[in-house]
Amino acid sequence: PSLEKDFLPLYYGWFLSKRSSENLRKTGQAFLDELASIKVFRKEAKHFGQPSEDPKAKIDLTGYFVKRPPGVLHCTTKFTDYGKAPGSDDYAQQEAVKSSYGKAFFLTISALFITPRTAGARVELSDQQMLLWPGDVDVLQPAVSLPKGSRAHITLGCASGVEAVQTGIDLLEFVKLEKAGNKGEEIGEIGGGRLLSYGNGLWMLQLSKKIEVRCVFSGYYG
Ligand code: ACK
Repeated sequence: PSLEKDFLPLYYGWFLSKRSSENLRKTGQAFLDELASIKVFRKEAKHFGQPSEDPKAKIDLTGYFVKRPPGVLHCTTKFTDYGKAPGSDDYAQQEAVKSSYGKAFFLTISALFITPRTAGARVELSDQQMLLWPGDVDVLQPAVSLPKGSRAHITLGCASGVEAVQTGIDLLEFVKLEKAGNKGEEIGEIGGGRLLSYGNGLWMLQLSKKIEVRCVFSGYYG
């Protein structure tokens, strides 16, 4: 038996360099701070655990998304759960996965988003990066299939009691709305881009200048 078969990681993904990771965390933080100061956003404060009656009260989004990923940020490709997750072996044995392991990449971030559960960055995959994307993860239960790569994201934070797996599911929710023709309500230009509200506490900032982050494709063993 090959080593790959016996020792699969918890998950495969692109791991940001320390510097890119720090910069993206800062950008995410600036987005949360700016969003929290916007009047229309305060009206939706009830989705983020704040009494909506007091429009002057500052919403503490940083405190709301308390669970932040430890160490460097990453973009999960395949959650293999040490080989227990369905499709793990097939993924690990793909030529693209083996030949890309340990290689450097630049990922492109096109948007930042928050929901009442998670905060994340939307990743736009190139054709080459798409070769590392699994065929079975862009599905929103029950049975809504979305275009390949729709789920690609970097988790920036989760609300108390929410697991990181939720960030990708939340991004699929935005993509589902987009696919249904819902373009969101344009709130206006803020620092960094165009702010859109999709209702129910779903907010997205489409970056006017996409962010490039330096990464290494690898596995995380925990
Ligand atoms: O933020 P993420 O993409 O969401 O990165 C973490 C990473 O694996 C370690 O927990 C992701 N993750 C956890 N469970 C799953 C799952 N069932 N499917 C896809 N991704 C998962 C989590």
